[in-house]
Amino acid sequence: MVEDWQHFLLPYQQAVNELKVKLRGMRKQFEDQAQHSPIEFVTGRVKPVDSIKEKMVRRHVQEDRLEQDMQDIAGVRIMCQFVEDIYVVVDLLRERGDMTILEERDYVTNVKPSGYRSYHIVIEYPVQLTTGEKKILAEIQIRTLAMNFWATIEHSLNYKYGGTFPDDVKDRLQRAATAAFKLDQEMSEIREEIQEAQTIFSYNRQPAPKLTEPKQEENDESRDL
Ligand code: 0O2
Ligand code: 0O2
Repeated sequence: MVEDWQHFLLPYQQAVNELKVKLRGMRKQFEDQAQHSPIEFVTGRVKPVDSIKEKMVRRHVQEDRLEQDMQDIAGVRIMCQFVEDIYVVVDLLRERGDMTILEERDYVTNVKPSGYRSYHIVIEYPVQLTTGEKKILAEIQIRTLAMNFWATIEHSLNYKYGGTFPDDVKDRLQRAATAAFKLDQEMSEIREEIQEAQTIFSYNRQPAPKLTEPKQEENDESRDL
């Protein structure tokens, strides 16, 4: 029995915080090298206790199996500009030595019946606690901005309709999912031009380099030397 949820969730919170820092750091490194970053932004959350309990009932997860059987108590989401970036991020994650990938679910190619697209990776991640190392499961969802827009709207509508959409809403959501994916495909078609424009734009936004030498004044004696 989980008696103290706050205590139970502490390593999960630490994992989410660490993963957010590390993944945001990857973006910074691409920026530093003036390269297109496959990561646009990163969010994360620990699943609220009520949602954990609801999912335990829905998925028949026993409390003593929670750590092994619920993979998304720690959840991190990576948003990308282009569909191609998703697979670049997946490759980058496969290369990392600080996490072990246990499962991959490609809902980008294998779209869910709802219209949901995203790439899910379940990792085992070691958290350093004062009591020693603890390996926990975490889920990383990787999706484009368009996929995220759709999923966020659909998720909130799901709350409103309690999981059962009226037929007209379901149809509209499916059409919206198709439109979102069409947008992704259109953007991919002009990806190189967009990236070129973004590189020029970010270069032009660089602050002017600071002068290291103080400017010599008109009456500076040194000019006579
Ligand atoms: P709700 O109402 O359930 O959506 P920061 O200060 O920027 O480091 P912050 O503010 O702690 O980060 O949170 P962040 O990283 O912006 O993300 C918080 C929200 O993103 C969550 O809201 C979730 O909606 C969503 N989210 C992010 N990552 C995941 C994920 O992997 N899985 C799921 N299901 N949702 C995610 P809340 O707080 O849960 O509220
Ligand atoms: P949250 O925190 O509310 O987002 P299951 O959880 O039973 O659906 P499974 O096999 O555990 O399925 O994992 P799956 O399907 O790989 O991923 C589940 C998570 O993906 C969900 O978490 C959502 O975040 C997201 N997801 C999956 N399908 C959809 C969908 O149709 N619409 C939206 N908006 N999101 C989806 P949870 O458990 O719902 O939790």
